[in-house]
Amino acid sequence: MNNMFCFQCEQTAGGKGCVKAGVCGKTPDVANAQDELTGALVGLARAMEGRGHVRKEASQKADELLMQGLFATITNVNFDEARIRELTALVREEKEKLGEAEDLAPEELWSGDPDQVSFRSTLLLGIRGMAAYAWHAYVLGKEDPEVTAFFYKGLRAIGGSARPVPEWLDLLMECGEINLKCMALLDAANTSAFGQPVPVKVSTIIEKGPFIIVSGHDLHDLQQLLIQTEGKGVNVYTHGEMLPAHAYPELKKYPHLKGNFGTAWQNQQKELDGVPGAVLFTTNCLMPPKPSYAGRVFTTAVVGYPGLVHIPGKNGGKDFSPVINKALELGGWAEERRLTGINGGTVLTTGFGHHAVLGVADQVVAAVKSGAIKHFFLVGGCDGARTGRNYYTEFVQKAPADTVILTLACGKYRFNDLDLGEINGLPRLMDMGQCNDAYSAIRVATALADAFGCAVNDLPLTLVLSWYEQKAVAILLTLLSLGIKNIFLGPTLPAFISQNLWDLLVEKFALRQITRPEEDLKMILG
Ligand code: SF4
Ligand code: SF3
Repeated sequence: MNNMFCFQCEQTAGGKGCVKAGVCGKTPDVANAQDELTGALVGLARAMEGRGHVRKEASQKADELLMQGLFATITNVNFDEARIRELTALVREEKEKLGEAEDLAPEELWSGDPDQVSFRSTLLLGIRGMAAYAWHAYVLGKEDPEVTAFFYKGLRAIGGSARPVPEWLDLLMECGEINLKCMALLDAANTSAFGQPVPVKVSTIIEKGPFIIVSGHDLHDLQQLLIQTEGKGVNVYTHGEMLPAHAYPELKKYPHLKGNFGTAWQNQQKELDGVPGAVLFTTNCLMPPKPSYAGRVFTTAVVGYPGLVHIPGKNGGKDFSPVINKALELGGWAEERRLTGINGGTVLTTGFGHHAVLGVADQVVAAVKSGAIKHFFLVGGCDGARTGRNYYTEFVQKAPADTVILTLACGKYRFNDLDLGEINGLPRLMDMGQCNDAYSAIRVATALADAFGCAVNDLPLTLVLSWYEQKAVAILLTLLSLGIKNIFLGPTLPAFISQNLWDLLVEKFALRQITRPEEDLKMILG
């Protein structure tokens, strides 16, 4: 007898599915509440059918609930059953205002023909990932009706009857195309609010005195916290996916935004233990906090964990004083702490977004033409706990000196403290930003293809990706929808991809699983 079912992330139990409890710490009660929420979101999407939901005034509340509801079910976001149930009640209330529609019964989500389940799940997980990006853009005042409309369309397809494989494939490709628009929207939202990222060196040293560590992806929350901590004697450090914030002029200008704390999410239980600072999670990846430090951890937006203090509010009006007061009360370390990255380095560089890289496009093109740069690798994606993930560190260390490594998302903590040197004045390691900055990588690849008069697939460029949660699913669908081939994916293959779907992806896109760094490098560089 199973208590729950979830197979949405890379660390799923036995590589098949969490059925007793989540490896992530999600309880069966939370997992089942999330399934019910998803079923209610399908109900809301059904109720909206034919009601012209692109008309903002008719649907704003429903749109918000859809984004929040999908976002709240992403791995390591919300472990709070009461909050999930509240959200479900709000979704149902909104649905009733729109008319009659049945929710999807939760047991229908994961049952049936294995290929149908696989396609349905891949679409659902892709739109969950995309919802996070749409939400970050939304709090900065940006919306794209096409993106919003696809949440409804996708959810109706998830709740619909079985369909032939080509139709599913079209839907997945459409999800990928729409996610590209969504990442472009978020890029526009971030750069118009905070300026174009400028490459910057970020320290891993924690200064003495009170401090706050901010984790997650939401730059708007970070900005509000920086404003509210101004002149209070509290320093602010980024953590995890927040690191690229240092590159944005409108965030960097705060002198108390000091540096970066720690490495990727899976190390937080070790790294946060005994730290005399307050911690704020604005999105994933939150792990169940150990009792030794739970009293210093705060959540906001859709993040939640029972017993942690939650900072409510949407945009504009959040009051972070509980976090600030906690930092002041804890007082920080008496002397500066010299923390390091996982390879012992103390400097992390970031800020190589499309604007910065395309600003030196001539230099890049010349280096390729002269043979100084032989190949580009995009080594990026999520980090995670699996030991096989040191593949990515080794891959980067073993990549020849005439190759450039582009990176993004939290998987970079495996190697972002390494000094890989330069080629003709260009750094060999360039961090393009958060996972959603895959948009920058796509912009750069497209521009290089234009400069060389070839297709992206003909560039000396290989994508070596690591996945963990559902935003990676959305990004993979985007890359495939652009026709990008020969992507290396690891560390393991998703449990929700059936053998038939995998075979199809291999046949159409030559998608492959990573093997060993030496072998893969040999195969790529021939
Ligand atoms: Fe398991 Fe991952 Fe689902 Fe958590 S999110 S329950 S670890 S599959
Ligand atoms: Fe990392 Fe959790 Fe995916 Fe935005 S934050 S990439 S794993």
